[in-house]
Amino acid sequence: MTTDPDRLPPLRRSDFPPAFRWGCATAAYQIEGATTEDGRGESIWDRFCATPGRIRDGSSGAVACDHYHRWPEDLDLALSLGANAYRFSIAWPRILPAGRGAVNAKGLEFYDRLVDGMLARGLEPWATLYHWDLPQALQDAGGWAERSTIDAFVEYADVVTRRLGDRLKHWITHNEPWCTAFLGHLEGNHAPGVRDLRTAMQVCHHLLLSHGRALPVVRANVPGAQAGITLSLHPIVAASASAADAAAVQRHDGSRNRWFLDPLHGRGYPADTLALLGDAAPRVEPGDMAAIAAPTDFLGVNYYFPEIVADAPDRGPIRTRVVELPDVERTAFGWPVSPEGLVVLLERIHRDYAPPVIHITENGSTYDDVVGADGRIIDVERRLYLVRHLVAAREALRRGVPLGGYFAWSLLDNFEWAEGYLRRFGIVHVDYTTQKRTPKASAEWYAQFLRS
Ligand code: IFM
Repeated sequence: MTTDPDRLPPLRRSDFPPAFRWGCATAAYQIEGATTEDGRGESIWDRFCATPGRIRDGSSGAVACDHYHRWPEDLDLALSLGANAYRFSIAWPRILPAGRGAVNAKGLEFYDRLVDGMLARGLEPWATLYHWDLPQALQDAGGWAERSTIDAFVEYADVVTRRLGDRLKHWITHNEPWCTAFLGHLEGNHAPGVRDLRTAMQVCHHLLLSHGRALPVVRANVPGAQAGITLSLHPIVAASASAADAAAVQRHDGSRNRWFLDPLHGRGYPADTLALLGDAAPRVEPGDMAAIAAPTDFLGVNYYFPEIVADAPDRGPIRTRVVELPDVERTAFGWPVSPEGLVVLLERIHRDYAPPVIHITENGSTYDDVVGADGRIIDVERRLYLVRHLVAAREALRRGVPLGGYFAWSLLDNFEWAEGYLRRFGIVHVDYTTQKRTPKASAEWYAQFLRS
């Protein structure tokens, strides 16, 4: 596939089905700011950011893109691209500042306005209930490691879907439970910063169970609901042709992909991974696996890169290590660029699990943008990344994958978790001093494509 901008493959919106969803994705903590306004409670990310050394540039989401106040302008930007849908997340601590119990009316009113703003612009709202900002009060009681947090999540889902379900039909329970469990509770570089495998596995089980337990509540409250979950999935590639690396691929795939896909599709946890985990396997109670396998209307897939893995006998129970092979094209984050990987991944999900519809709920890249003397940001690499992944999405459709939508990550540059503001994923540039938004060349291309 070409990397020469002048030889981009021809691509038209009409290459995709008429009902295809086109949009951008965002998340509350990454863009909203206003973390102490209108009764919002503290989240684990507020606490994590306040802990020295956790965030690379020492920043936080306290102001971020000030979307809490600037949302009309941001929705106008989404509309100006020609999008027909918009994915956002709801901040649990705005709705239930203490995690459960008292509901904060102002929090609900904010999302009322936001959703009405989308509808007024013809943008179909897609809400994620949990994009990582757990109320700190729940963390103080044990967080996702505690089974009671599942009940709190179901209560929260109930409050929000009762209020917005008359207008908002597309609901995603969780965004990337792998990240919450493993980055937050094993590697410790995301909130709440725990480092313990057994805890991470229990958290993972509780996240999946909370998804399954929330689904019937969402369906009861939302007439015509379309509900699903979003996973971060990766094609897993062997670092070499050795038998040891081939076996490593299977083990890594078990913990990275099948650990989520199997139970969500009624197969329970993969036996090979369970055996490797031994004592670190989660405690599962009767009925849990059936609840996790509650039917969904779609699977959300966040695709960024394939993982290249090697056998690593000394590395934990899974005994694999992600390697950085030379001569692999990478983004500024160091993530491999592989549009082909998207085709491989989507075909595999369709073949092995056959969800009714797959939506790409995130896909995007970070590069070191330069603001030109004329104020423009000609982000050639991000634009190419976008085009090449859309070509891949079209190819997946051609091969029979029931792909229903594509949401670029992200509408705006934003707070990139442990990286702070050092990584820019937006197709719209944000000047964090003035809060001025400037569509980059990638946004101009996306708009041109969506209007083609
Ligand atoms: O910014 C994140 C997002 O919150 C979840 N998916 C991956 C993105 C890029 O790291």
